Amino acid sequence: MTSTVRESTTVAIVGGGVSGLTTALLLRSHGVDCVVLERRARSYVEERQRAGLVEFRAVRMFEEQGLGHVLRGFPENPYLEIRVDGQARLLAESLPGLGTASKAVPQQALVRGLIAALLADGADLRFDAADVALCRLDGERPMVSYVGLDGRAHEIDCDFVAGCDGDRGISAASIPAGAGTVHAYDYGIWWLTVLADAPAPRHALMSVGTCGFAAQFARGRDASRFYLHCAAGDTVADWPHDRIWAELRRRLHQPDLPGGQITATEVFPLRSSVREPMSHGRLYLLGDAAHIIPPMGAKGMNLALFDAETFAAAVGDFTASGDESGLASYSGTCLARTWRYQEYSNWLADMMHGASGSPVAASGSPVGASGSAVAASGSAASGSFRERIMRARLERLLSSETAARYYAEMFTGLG
Ligand code: RFL
Repeated sequence: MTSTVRESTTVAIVGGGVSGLTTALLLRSHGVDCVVLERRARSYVEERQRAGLVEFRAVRMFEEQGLGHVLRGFPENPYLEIRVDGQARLLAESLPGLGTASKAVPQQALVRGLIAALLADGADLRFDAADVALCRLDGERPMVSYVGLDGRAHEIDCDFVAGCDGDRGISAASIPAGAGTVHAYDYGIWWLTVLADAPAPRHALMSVGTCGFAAQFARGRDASRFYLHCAAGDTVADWPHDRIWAELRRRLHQPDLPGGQITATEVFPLRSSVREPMSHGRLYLLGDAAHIIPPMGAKGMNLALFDAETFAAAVGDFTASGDESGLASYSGTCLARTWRYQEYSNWLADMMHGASGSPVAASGSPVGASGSAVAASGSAASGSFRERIMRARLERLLSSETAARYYAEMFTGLG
């Protein structure tokens, strides 16, 4: 029988996605040693396509930390086109005087860049780490165990655990029931998402109107991610490729929309969840492990980047001078921001779907509640009344400098 490998580090990072890798890079720039444990293979993590936008605040963070090269070469994202019943309207996605703007960066390209930067810096990244388990989270020195590719068991003593392993990871699951609260919300809206080798749109694009909501975003120059509002409970089988292209051309009011090979499709409900607090003992949760937000406002990856920056600075202060204030305020700081961006995504989702006449209640429904996701006649804002209200909200956004400023402030991540 092979013996267990015993090791020690300052921060054991569970999960090698955007939050875990960024945390590792920032910790190293603060002079803090860490180990990243990722259960998937490197090639899998580097190919996983999801988000595609790094907000201005995060672009600035990478630059300020001397890591601007990770985002170099990716295009800026200055406008959102909102197509209202087929008529193009442009909304600025930046604030006057910012200089640089948000960038269109496919998530897997960012992940590849982060991995390359970490390996060039001599970081300790361990892929294919199986059976990760967290122990002694309440103690002075927690321990993280896993089984390596060679079949050997490892036990790593550490000062802190960074739980960066997404909403189905082991970190959040290791917190005892009753030690926190999870606030969950189901929008009552389902989306079909399609990844295709189809030319990127000139601007990020959302289309609203009586045909229904659809959106198209760049994922590199020659690929697009499309979103289509679909019926609750639809499956991928309900959406053969011919139907997808026909529906996209109709909803985007673009009969000549170039098609291309569809590389992935998925149907999912829009949902949010926020775990309070975002820490337990010496375990700190980051990114999707702590909060889920619908893709509508492009904030999931960006909240993860904010958590990484806040956590790394807190650990940096602690290891440099014993200052624990950053660690003590980590959860509160990140939650305050998370709720602001949950509100923003909620506002945007309500407006875009409502203006399309979608049969969705004004306030969605808490998970577990039944029936309230579909607007019933006579409710406070439903049917054609609600559609007109949401149209008015959208028109105000497109014609008022003040309203557009709120949007730009949130879009850039400065709100
Ligand atoms: P990730 O990226 O899911 O990474 C978690 C990592 O943890 C690993 N893991 C484990 N490792 C070790 N042991 C375990 N027991 C483990 N369990 C899991 C996983 O393999 C993985 O590598 O979480 P992170 O780092 O917090 O980053 C969050 C973002 O990935 C997420 O918020 C975004 O992708 C959300 N999202 C979007 N965000 C945006 O900002 N803009 C978008 O346009 C956008 N579009 C999307 C999205 C998410 C989507 N998904 C998830 C369906 C579009 C889609 C389709």
